Amino acid sequence: MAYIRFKKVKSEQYLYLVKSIWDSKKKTSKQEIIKYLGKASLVVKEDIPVEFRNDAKILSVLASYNPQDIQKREDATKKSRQQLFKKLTDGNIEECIKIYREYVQIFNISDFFDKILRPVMSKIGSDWQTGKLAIATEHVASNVAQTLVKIIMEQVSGSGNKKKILLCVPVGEEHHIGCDVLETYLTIKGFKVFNMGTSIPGDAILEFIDMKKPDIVLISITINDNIAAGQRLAKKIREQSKIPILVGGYALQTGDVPKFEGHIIKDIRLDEIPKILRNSVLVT
Ligand code: B12
Repeated sequence: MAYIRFKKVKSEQYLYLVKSIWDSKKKTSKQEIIKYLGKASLVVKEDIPVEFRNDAKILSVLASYNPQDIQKREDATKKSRQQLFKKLTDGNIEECIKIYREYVQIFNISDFFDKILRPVMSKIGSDWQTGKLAIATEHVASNVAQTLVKIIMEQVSGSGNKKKILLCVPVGEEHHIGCDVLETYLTIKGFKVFNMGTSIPGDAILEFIDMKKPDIVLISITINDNIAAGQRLAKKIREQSKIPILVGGYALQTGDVPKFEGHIIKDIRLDEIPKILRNSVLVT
């Protein structure tokens, strides 16, 4: 049976979806975390995995953490998503910035990326794939999204005193909005981020690692066909260095997990990444 558990850290409450498992040896039940849901005041129904989303008990516990606000926040999230989709496809950057500003006043920047921008980009991709959106409109929306992330990125700052992170993509990968979002978020969280961008040959990435000595490499792969190039890149990096390698991105979110010289991170919330980075250590 699944249920919600909370943990208090300083004055904030954090929610987890957990299940009980019977330990037949110890003849007792223990809890296993199904999903970390985030700060109690910000969790919405959609944070619950689909299979538990209509569980009345879970929903009522969720509502009890913020009874007045939960519906209002869910409506605001849905509205921001619809508005962003419209303004991106209209090519209206000023309105997109406005939607972003209004959203982060109530919520936060990682939720804007996780709950608004990513699902909207995903809808733009699937509408294009099914012919509901013209290719030209999809390109306009992608360019505006890129500009939006760039503008957000220019506004953020961080101490840069945590680990040094290198973000890169395999040759052939043209998608880089994911890396730009990661750069923005990790900079705010105090990491020093080197975002290599696209079209950088593997050898240049190796040279950069040798020169700047980052603490961790993140490889981002979006297109399934680029997984092999990503595997080659990870292998080359591993031959040269013991640096921790994390691999993620859209191409790795579904389907079988391919073999990599590195640790594959499947779909994950932005606010869970810093902890993984803090715990990443050199390969022995
Ligand atoms: C924008 C876009 C483009 C833009 C790219 C603009 C740019 N500069 O980045 C353009 C128009 C250029 C483009 C081109 C193409 N695209 Co495109 N594109 C998209 C779209 C609509 C959005 C991608 C995006 O920006 N998402 C938002 C970001 C924030 O999310 P994200 O990338 O997933 O990143 C997050 C996480 O994954 C995670 N993450 C990412 N990397 C890593 C790494 C680590 C280590 C970790 C921990 C986490 C992590 O953190 C990020 C932030 O939250 C997607 C649709 C979709 N469902 O995503 C299609 C999509 C990715 N494209 C697709 C295709 C097919 C193409 C083209 C082949 C089309 C064509 N025929 O020309 C070309 C290929 C270009 C190439 N060689 O790479 C397909 C891919 C199918 C597949 N998996 O193979 C998709 C899914 C569309 C679809 N539904 O079919 N595209």
